[in-house]
Amino acid sequence: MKQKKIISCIVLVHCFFLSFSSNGYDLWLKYSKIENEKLRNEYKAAVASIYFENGSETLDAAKKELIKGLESMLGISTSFGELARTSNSLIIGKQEALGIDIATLLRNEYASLNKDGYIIKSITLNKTQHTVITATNDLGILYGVFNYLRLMQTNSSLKHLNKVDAPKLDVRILNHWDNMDRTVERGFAGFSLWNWHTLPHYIDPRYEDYARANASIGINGTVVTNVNANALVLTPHYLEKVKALADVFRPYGLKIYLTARFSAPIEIGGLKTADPLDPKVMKWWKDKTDDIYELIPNFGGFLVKANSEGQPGPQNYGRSHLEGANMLADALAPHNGIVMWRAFVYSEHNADDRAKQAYTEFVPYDGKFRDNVLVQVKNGAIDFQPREPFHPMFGAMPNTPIMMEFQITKEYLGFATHLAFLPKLYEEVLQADTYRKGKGSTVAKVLDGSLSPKKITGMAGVANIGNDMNWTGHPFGQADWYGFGRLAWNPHLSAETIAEEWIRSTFANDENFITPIKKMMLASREMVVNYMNPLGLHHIFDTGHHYGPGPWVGNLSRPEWNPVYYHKADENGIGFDRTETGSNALAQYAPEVAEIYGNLETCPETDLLWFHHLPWDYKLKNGNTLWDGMGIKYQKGVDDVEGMISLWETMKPYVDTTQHQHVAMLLNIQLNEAKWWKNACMLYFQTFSKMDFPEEMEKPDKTLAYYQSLKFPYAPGIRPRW
Ligand code: BDP
Repeated sequence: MKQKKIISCIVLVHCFFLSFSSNGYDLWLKYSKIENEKLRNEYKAAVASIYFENGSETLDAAKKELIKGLESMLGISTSFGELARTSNSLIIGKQEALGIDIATLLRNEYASLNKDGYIIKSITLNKTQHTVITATNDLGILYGVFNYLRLMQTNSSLKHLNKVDAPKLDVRILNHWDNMDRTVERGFAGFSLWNWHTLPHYIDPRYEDYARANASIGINGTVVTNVNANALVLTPHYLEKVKALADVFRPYGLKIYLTARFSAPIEIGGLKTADPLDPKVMKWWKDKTDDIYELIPNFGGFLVKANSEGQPGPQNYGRSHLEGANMLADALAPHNGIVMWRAFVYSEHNADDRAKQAYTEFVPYDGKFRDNVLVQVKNGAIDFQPREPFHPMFGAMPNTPIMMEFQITKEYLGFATHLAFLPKLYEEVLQADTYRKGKGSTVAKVLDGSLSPKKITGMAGVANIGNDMNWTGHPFGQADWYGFGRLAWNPHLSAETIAEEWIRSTFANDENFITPIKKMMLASREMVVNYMNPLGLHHIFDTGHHYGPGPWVGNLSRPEWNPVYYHKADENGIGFDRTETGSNALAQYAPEVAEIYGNLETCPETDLLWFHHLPWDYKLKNGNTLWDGMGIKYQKGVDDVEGMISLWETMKPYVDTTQHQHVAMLLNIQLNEAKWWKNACMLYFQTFSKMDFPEEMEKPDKTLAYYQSLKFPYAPGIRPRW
């Protein structure tokens, strides 16, 4: 009887751990036990004696993480001792805490170390081997510890370490499009993490785990409110709540930022105007900013969406983006705060190609923004499409700190139900050549200031995080958050390196799993492009919620909100002519880029219909007609999802059952939706091409009218205004 009880206890405990480990909550910080015994022993020896500098909340956070990681991966209990030079040890501390001998030994490394960077190095002192994790500030130590733990998680050797690493961008920040009622605009992973109702008195432990996860990949800022902003967050009642979050984030080097609604002086300040040149308005923002810093001394600054999609802004008063941004910058400057002013602007009163409007408005202000303003530019000139050529502004404002805005949440790449590894998209944009200073002037080099020096640099990612147990809805969505952070740290990293790190830390270190899954992830974004928007098609999503295809939509009040505006299909052909014969958006790029895209011989077929309107029987490079080629691409997208399904089926031995099933079910949704896209788009475009479907394409089993009749009033992520 007793024995039975013990056994059922063991089974229970086992089940508990299994179910706990399978819910995805731990992200890439799972710290699974190191299975390889040789490696485990090597690691144990390396951490047998540890010195850890004390003295700040950030160092405490780093120490806590190290204990958590080591105990979980190695099954040891960690203790810390004095700084010894006679027996092998792990030495962790800032330059000044380690003594003159170590400082001298590492002088070259310290000299090359940028802010918040770290050194991990194997050294010999008094004939004994040591590993040193050091930096010039506390945050560098925290980043160094996370990196050391990552080396273990990815099963790397800890011998002969020689790593000097520092962030290449200053502002590495998440943008949460979270509303104050906890709905999340374009959010597909549940409700907002921030429980404004219970803050500041109830501190959800998840807030700290959120900060840990961000710090582990080098993210150092977060805007907790939606760009479609609510002024209420700037009232004292809410600022107390913001402060409570800021206090939890601070030890992890994560600064808090807010969106500033431009009309706040009227809405919550009782003024009659929000004109940025009105002295009363200037004073209101200055006082408000002072109050915020009084409460939150490490507050980061404001993110602003102004005169964009109905948001208020300086143009309501005949003032410019420049005047609006500089006014807020002046209020923040005494506190070293920054303004991130978004360039996502286009107007229904401007008949010009939407893709050209931001450039036209902003480029004339190059060099005129205050030193603490960053202009935040989306990766492409339209809107986070599955594929967009890089935004021409990246090659056109050498004297302005331009920061990148990527979308991590998959508004246009299948919500949280499709698997599409986004770092591949980010890499494509970052490696695109602007030719600003000749060949090799990549977007990454524009961002990090290596082409022309920048006062501040940065990268923002629209978060895909919600209160779903696994944070991102799709288990593979975690890889997009991870990858964004790694690229914000170093925009020159490859998507492949990132995928491998993530797979090893999240799932398994077994090559039989890593190799095929990495290949699958790297191919997955192209798959989505193929079954949604092949050959340069864009913005043919159903209206408002952007869930599923809607290429036929043409009745919305603003012309550029209609998919028909973007594909321009007619009996003669399809595509948006952005060459000289059309909108000439190409002229906004460097001549070399314009030449490549403008010439049909050299324009990559992946971007064909972005720049050209072509006849249905236009011959593609492989000899197919455009029409057949389109059908074949749609089909390929579908077939490749089937390929992912079969592959995932064979991966059961490496993934715990719950997570395996979760991904398997989502892949089936993805397959159905890929077919839906193919059928709906090809049936619709056939009404213009009047051609038969290519043989290679599986024929639709429903009519166009059926697809057009589908309505989804409760699709997630929608915002009330649409
Ligand atoms: C679009 C989204 C909309 C956002 C807008 C923005 O559909 O919800 O408010 O971008 O970035 O992609 O401001």
